[in-house]
Amino acid sequence: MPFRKHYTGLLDRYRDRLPISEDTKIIDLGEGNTPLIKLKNIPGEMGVDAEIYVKYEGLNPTGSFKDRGMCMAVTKAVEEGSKAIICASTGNTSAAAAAYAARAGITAFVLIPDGKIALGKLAQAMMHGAVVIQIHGNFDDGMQLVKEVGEEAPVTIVNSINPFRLQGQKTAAFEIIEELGAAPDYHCLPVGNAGNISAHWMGYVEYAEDGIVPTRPTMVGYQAAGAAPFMRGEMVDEPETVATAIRIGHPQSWDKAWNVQKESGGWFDECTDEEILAAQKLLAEREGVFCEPASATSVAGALRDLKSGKIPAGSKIVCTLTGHGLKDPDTAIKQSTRELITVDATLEDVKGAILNNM
Ligand code: AN7
Repeated sequence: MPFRKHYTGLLDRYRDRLPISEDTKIIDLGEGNTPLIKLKNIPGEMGVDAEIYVKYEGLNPTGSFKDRGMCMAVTKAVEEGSKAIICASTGNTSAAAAAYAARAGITAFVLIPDGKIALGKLAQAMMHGAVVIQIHGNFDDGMQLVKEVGEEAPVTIVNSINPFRLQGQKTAAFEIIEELGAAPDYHCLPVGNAGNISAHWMGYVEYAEDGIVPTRPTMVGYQAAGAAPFMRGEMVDEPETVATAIRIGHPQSWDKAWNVQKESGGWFDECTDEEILAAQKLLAEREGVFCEPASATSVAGALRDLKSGKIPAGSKIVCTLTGHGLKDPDTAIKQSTRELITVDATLEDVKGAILNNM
């Protein structure tokens, strides 16, 4: 049996489609190549007729899709001689920046909203040795500050306003097309800064323009109701949602994402926190897939649009699950309805607990 070649990450895999040369020293952690999992139980139980796949981006090295863009951005920062990177973050970008900076041997500065990032993400940034600056403000305040600091200090900004980020992230669309043998009919994503939906579209357009596949999907972006500037048609100053990853009111890729909507014939919609958490739980309980709340927004929205017929029956749909459920253990435990059973360490008690719960 021939062994599979050592996988060396998406920059190596998609070298020809990314802004790197033969001489570029790649900073990788084996990111990308994430599972595309077909939902087996939920469609039938929810009474929707569709082929739904989830792209489980939580299985990237730091547990979110941000690794796709961060390996690219840090590779280029190092190539250009940068010794430090900086980002504002709702959590996942800071985790990815911290890890790739550690890998590259440079410094990561991360600005996070005080008390509003999930515990796992904070643990990652700290553990990888980033300089963590908590601000009394939200993501949008942090983003503004990072832009200002970037003008004055010798640091490379690695938020998605760094064009290399979207280049890396477009590879998710390549992987999906290669696995399905075609573009899906619909691609649903959670939207915060709207970088990811823009990056996916770039990838789909690239493969279609190169004649690799004939079609492109309709792109659908779902926001949390308390942080839904694309639904309001204007920026939101006090965004609020349980899905802290997408607690963003001033999306940086505003124009890009409206273009995606127009060019793909798609739309934006919003999901309540209750709908988001219900979808997160449904995926965990019925499919064995644990994603963080923000990620579940894509599935919450897709199921609703399938039920209403806005997404037609029989469609092939990909939902991006942007981050791993372990990122936010607090929210998971809080909404878990399973009781913890505590008994004495005896055969009798353990048997009793099993028989009572068969
Ligand atoms: C799990 O980490 O903005 O629409 O600073 O972590 O491309 O912003 C995170 C965003 C969706 C939204 N799902 O993606 C950050 C940050 C998860 C996320 C999004 C984020 P974009």
